[in-house]
Amino acid sequence: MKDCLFCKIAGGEIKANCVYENDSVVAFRDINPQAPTHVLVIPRQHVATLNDLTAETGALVSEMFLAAKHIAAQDGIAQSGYRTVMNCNRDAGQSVFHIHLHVLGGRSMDWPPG
Ligand code: DGP
Repeated sequence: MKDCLFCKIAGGEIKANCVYENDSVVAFRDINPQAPTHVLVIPRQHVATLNDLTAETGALVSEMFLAAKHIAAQDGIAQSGYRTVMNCNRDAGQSVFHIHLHVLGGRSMDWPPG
């Protein structure tokens, strides 16, 4: 999508600290990290919110989680633990409308989240 920040990152038009990519997804470090590891995994294909997933695009979510698993191993947090979060719309605090999986780790975290 023309005016989407994460489409521009996926396309290389805007630079990001990329840690993993394949044909389906791109993963890069969050610009405002909330933990020692804070990576965003996005699909190359534009999907605005979780509400917009369809039977056709649903497999992208599986790709995103497989990438999260790979990144956790790469950053050495697979065994200590990590959290994956996808915010959807206003109440969850979604600020970029191209689905992204937050991968957070490297410190212990509270539950429930704020
Ligand atoms: P959310 O609130 O769930 O929509 O998360 C959006 C995240 O995107 C937020 O943690 C900050 C991050 N972010 C926003 N703009 C950029 C950017 O230009 N580069 C990178 N690397 N991260 C960004």
